[in-house]
Amino acid sequence: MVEFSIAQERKIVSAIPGPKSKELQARRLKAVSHGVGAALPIYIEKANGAIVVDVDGNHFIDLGSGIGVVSIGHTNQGVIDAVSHQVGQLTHTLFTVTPYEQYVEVCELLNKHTPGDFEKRSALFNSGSEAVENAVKLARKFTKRGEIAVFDHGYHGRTNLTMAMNFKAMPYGSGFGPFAPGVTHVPMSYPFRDPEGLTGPEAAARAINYMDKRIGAENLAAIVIEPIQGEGGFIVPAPGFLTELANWAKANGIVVIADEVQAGIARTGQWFASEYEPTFVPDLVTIAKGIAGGMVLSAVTGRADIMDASHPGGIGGTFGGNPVSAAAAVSVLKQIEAGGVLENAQRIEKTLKTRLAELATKYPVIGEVRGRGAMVAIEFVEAGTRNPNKTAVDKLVAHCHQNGVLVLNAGTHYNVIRFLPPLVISDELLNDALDVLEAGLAAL
Ligand code: PLZ
Repeated sequence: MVEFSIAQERKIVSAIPGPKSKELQARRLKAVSHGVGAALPIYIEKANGAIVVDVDGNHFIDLGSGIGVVSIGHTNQGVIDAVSHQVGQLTHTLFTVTPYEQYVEVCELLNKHTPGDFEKRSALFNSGSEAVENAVKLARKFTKRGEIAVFDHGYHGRTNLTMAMNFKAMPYGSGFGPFAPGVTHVPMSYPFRDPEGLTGPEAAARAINYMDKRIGAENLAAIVIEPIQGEGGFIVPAPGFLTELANWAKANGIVVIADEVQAGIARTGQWFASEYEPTFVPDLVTIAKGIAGGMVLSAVTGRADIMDASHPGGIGGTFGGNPVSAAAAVSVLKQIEAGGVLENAQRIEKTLKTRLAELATKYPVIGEVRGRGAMVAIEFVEAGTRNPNKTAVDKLVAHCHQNGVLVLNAGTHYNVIRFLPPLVISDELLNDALDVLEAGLAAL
């Protein structure tokens, strides 16, 4: 049983945002670049488990986990202990100058728990974007090819290469180009919007045909795919799609990179979302977000021959895998190993899907409920059609925020609400949050 230092209850005691948040927001507008967004300008003072507390004393149920980062729960005791100890021992050397054990231990744990029973290596970085950049770097070095294929509705980051890999121009890329060359978008398997009955292998054939004709298999270094698309709205490809892509890639010497930045590290009820299709084994996996309980860390893990393709010194960075973040990650990974975390994600899936399926029968604006584990979303449509309904999402998100529930939107058309709760959330708290959502639906 987890002991919580903050009562796991929703409590609203001021207007949202409250007076102290408003004051901070005024300071922010003068001090912080306006290019940095804010979904809800409440300023958070502390958090524990699945509850965040703002500067006005409001307690919110967190259904976002900072976009899937504090999966282990806010201020997890194991992470606090590991970080507190490490910060007094050693905070930095730069691993490529003088190494330390924690970095090695994270790599060992990732090599053990990522899909594939081949020999593996890992390298650590700071952000998801940086992990994706490095996975692509290594795939190019290994294959001696330049082209990369990515998927419609995908998201991979905010650096120049990863902006080129994102599907949406707004808000990620618009005006920030030109972007890195050598990136081609191909059709994703999107069961809710594909022609009725299109199977996974058929959707894969469509994508493969596109890559073959547009890029040429012999020019392709890597296919980069999120096994469940995150920002795209938790799109789960039809069964067989990932396997058929990977089989084609293998036959043509193309590296398969699973971007598990959002879906990985226990979020979906498996260590990695790729495992839901056991015949799909990516060559490389990119990892970030949930790996270190809120500390800054990312990784690339995969086939030793690809990971070792770089000359020594070709991969690195000043802060990547710093001792404090690495110590936090060791704690998170060992807690998952110890059991209970994956089961929690599976429990949350049941609770969410049962309740949301009920709502879907009552409210025709719910087009689809989908996802895996504690990564579940609702796609909203105009009733009786498949037209995206962003208005409903905007209203519902605002309603939830006003009533003490933090939810995030997603989707190419912003017509998706996604749930990424900390995995320690109780069914009781989750149901309380869903009551708020339901009241919002009734009021639409
Ligand atoms: N790959 C699959 O989901 C980050 C973006 C938040 P970084 N998604 C959240 C925002 O608006 O900036 C993400 C992802 C997938 C890569 C990334 C990038 O990870 O750590 O944000 O660089």
